[in-house]
Amino acid sequence: MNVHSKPNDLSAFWMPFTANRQFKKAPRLFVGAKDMHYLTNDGRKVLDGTAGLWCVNAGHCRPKITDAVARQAATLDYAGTFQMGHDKAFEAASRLVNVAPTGFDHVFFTNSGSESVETALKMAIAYHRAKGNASKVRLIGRERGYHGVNFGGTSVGGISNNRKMFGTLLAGIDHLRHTHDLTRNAFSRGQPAHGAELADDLERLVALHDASTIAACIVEPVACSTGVLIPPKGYLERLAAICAKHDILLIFDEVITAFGRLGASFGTDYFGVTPDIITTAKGITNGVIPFGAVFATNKVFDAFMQGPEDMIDFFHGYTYSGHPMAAAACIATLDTYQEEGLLTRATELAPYWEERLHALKGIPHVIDLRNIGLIGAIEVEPIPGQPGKRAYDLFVKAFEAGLLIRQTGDIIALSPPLIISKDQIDQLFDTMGTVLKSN
Ligand code: PXG
Repeated sequence: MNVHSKPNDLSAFWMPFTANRQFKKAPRLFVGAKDMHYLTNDGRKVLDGTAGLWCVNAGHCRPKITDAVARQAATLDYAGTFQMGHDKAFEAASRLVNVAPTGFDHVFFTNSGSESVETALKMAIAYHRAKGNASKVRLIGRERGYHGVNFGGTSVGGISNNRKMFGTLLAGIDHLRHTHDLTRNAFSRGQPAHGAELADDLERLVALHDASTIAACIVEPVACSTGVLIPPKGYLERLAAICAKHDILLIFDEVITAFGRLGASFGTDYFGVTPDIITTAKGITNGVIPFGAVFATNKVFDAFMQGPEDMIDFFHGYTYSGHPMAAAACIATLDTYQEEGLLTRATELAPYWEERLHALKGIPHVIDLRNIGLIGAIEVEPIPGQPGKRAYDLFVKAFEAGLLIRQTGDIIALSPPLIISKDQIDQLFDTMGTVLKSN
């Protein structure tokens, strides 16, 4: 035993994406959660305005899911899926394919959004090689995109702070411009009117690199982490058409937009634009167990099934791909979503959500309000010389007032569990209004 171990000491845990020294001086700690609320270590209930980190779509500690995990742990705790298998992984895959957009009949399992992205990028490059187009290796991302933190995802990602510390990243990457344009689109409700032409950036990159060198283009249908950048009307359609024209695989990173966030099972369904590969994680198990899935169309999958039958078709996978407890959590999560109509509930709530969000217009320093499905964003004017400070202060004040929100730069993102009631939507925006006015 380590005689120096101090269980209540916060120093050992190097927290991710956190100002560790600042946090540990005034920590925010949870000890429990139920449905729409967290419970803090000082006994306060905090309304979850962010579904954890965009993942707890059915609310917290739902018995069906937690029981399924406990049962699975006691029945088959672990079995691998390399050249062996177990029933829960196959069942989870079939169930997922049933809620996925039409044509996505195959699922590759991972443990996180970052791993789903790495898997999709490798799948895209390997697809073209399998088709005899081995020169198609470049990957196109987008400025202000977030695709997790591994090297591939960081490389196609477009957030300077996430990139600048980590050297040259992957070679052979380029980026589309982002679509955020407050000058033309501030205070839009739903998809903004201006900016479809920004998809033509892909034609610019094709002209520069030549389509024969480009494997895939990856975008989030709604870029959430970077502050809720909603695709302009017509943008995704145009991007998909350009990809199809040049045999570039389109990857939708739906780590946040899948599983009901927009009011449809997937963002692909919501926008009516079909990519070739879809990455998911988060809501796939309601956040209860780390899990991710990459959905492939038959076109992509079939390209891997052309070699000799006794050859491994994709030299890729994780020890925990299709982990029994994650698969069990996934099945129980899909049951919960379906029994409670959660995959479409955001559609019913969206008009009310939109009204309450946009009623914040006019409060000093609020420079934009935007919404789609059960997602909202409040952009505030930066304090000169202190970018991010105004929104960070709002985050702390909201937490003290019993509301968890998410801050990125000078943007507040809101994405509550899909079980939220209208009264709780009122509470959320009443608190936001008070906090914004006190700023
Ligand atoms: N792709 C997208 C689109 C994401 O939003 C990832 C990949 C990576 O997933 P993992 O499971 O590896 O974290 C994400 C994750 C925030 C926030 O506050 C967003 C994410 C993660 C943590 C915080 O916006 N998105």
